[in-house]
Amino acid sequence: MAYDPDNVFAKILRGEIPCNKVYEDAHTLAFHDINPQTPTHILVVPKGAYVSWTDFSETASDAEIAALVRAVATVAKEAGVAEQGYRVLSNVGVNANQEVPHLHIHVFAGRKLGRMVP
Ligand code: IU
Repeated sequence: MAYDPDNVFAKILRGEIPCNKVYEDAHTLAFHDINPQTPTHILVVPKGAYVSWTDFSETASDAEIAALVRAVATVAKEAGVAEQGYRVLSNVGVNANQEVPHLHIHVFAGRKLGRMVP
């Protein structure tokens, strides 16, 4: 799928739309989801123009990939949920109901989560 530079996360990354930022480094931005599903619901987003894990794994640098993984752990720790536990989820494509066509990882935490059922 071609990257749409007008998707909402692209606008957030360009600073055209505000976000409630929790973490940023050279390759990654993390912010609170606008419609939280759990008491802590953070989105971790690579800054590059990637729609899917296929795009990301095929074209991102090792530094970008490492930064995304480390950002998830950092966000969980800084949000104070690393010990109690959290869930990491990423929707890709139509069958997963990906709403925003810019790769992102959800971090859900802050309460006991239900068993994950597809
Ligand atoms: P999804 O995995 O693409 O379905 O998730 C998109 C998420 O982006 C969803 O949880 C929305 O609440 C969230 N979101 C947001 O945080 N800010 C926005 O402006 C928009 C969506 I549009």
